Amino acid sequence: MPTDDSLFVRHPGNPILSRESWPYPVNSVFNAGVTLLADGDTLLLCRVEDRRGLSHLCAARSANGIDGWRIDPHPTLMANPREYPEEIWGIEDPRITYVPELEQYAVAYTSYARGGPGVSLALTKDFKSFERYGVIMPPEDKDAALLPRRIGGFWALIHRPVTTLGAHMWISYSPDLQHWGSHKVMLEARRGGWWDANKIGLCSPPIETTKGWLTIYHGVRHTASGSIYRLGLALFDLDNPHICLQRGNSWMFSPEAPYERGGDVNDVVFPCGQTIGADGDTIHLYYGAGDSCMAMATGSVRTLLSWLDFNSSARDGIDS
Ligand code: BMA
Repeated sequence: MPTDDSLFVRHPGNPILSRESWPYPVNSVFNAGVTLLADGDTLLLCRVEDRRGLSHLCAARSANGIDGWRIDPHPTLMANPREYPEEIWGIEDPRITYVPELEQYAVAYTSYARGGPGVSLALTKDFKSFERYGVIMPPEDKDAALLPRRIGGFWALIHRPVTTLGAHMWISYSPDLQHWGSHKVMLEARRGGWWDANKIGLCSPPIETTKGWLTIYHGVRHTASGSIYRLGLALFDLDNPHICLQRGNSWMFSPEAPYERGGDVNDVVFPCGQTIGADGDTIHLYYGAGDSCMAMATGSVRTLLSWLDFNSSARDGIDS
């Protein structure tokens, strides 16, 4: 039976990207969206915080996904507050989904302004030019990713609005990526002493498996010395993705390495994307560590699925 200690193995070269790697002066590099490009390169669309404290997105490409990064010499996607006032305090935490029907990548990212964080969407073919859709979920909302195909004829977006109910994961549907409805709660933050008691949110876009959408989410626990961001696992029905089939009880990855325990924000592991190896099983999970740098850890789809079989309880895990 796989233990939670062995689910993901940190790369010995971590952190793989940090501000020292950057071609222009920045404060930090973290929470990158990830995709495998057609030429086999791994692309990380990094959240880069400048020395004003505002974030933009910048692409780094590598043949092996570990080193030899070729970083765009200038920001790849900057906030454009003149046309998109919701971006006045920057753009953050992209999640990338390749959408075969559109032959484009959908980038869902946080746009930050006086009203709080909201979800914005852009489409791109090449990570050079972007077609912006603007805000698709108003504040307060973040941690969004598009599913790669329509569900029952509609596009599906996972996101994390904060409502009087709490900070839970929701799913919403759209015929055109612009108008969204049929909102449903997908997964709730637990309560009390649980590791994911205070808020939860989607990490990387879900992985489609024969058993369901395998989904890594972050759970936040408030403590006397700040928040701890850990990772949990859940499985959702392929055709009805608001239905949770399994939810892990314990977290399966937690800040332990020095670059995770200490940074601009301590005790944070925050993946926004992964690649799957040619074997269809190996996961390379890319995560922001301590809101300061990028790290990578390797796991296996099969092992995560069997861990859920042994470590989940009630369907949605809400027993509190
Ligand atoms: C979340 C987001 C992330 C960040 C995390 C820890 O709310 O803002 O970008 O990594 O907090 O600070």
